[in-house]
Amino acid sequence: MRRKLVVGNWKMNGNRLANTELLAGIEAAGPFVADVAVCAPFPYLSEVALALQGKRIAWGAQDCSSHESGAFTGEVSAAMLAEFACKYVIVGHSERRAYHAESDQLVADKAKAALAHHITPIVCVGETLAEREAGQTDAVVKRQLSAVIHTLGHCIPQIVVAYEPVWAIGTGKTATPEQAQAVHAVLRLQLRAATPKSDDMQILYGGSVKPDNAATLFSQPDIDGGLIGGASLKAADFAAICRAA
Ligand code: G2H
Repeated sequence: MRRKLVVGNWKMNGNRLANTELLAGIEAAGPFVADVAVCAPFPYLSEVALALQGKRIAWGAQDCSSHESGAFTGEVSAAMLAEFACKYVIVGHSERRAYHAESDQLVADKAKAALAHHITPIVCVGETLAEREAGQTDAVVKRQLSAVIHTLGHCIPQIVVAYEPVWAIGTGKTATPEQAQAVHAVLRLQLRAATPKSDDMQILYGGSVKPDNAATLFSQPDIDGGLIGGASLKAADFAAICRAA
């Protein structure tokens, strides 16, 4: 039986005061049956870690470098994230793939760097609207996941996968539970071919998850929780989504 996981992706939002209030609000609404985590912008990780230490909410980052250290101005290594006890790091979010030209292989290398420091990578995959309309959804997500499977080898069970259809991100358009489940099943099948532990692996759905659609999405057999953007910035909404998992 897989545990449900709900992860807040704050993206480039928040400030020190708002973060403190948000975390206090989420904490006050718990505890939750599902595992819960928040992925904060780098500068806030130390304060988030302090606020959540000893609590039942984990924390993480939204990206990491594929390199161990060196002359990579502006980059943050997995080793640095480990110093702040990050449990998770999101890699390959579509905003990184689109705005920073991250390739499938770079995303896989980031996942590998995270695992080397005992941080669980949340590997995002997802198709654009044009790709969906061209009937390429399955091929695109399989190509994206395949790079990670080949790069991680027997370590693949240690990752979390997040299916985020690009056309549903921040647009208010959510994939129907059936559309999402269909892709999650494709991903599960691909993982099954790679590891006997595929049934233990969490596959999250992300893309305009809100309190009113979370429960039906999370009730699908291969949807093991969510990666939540906009709705993770309000304690009441995020807590409602955590309760739905
Ligand atoms: C997808 C998601 C979180 P939102 O990017 O990763 O954001 O819930 O705002 O669509």
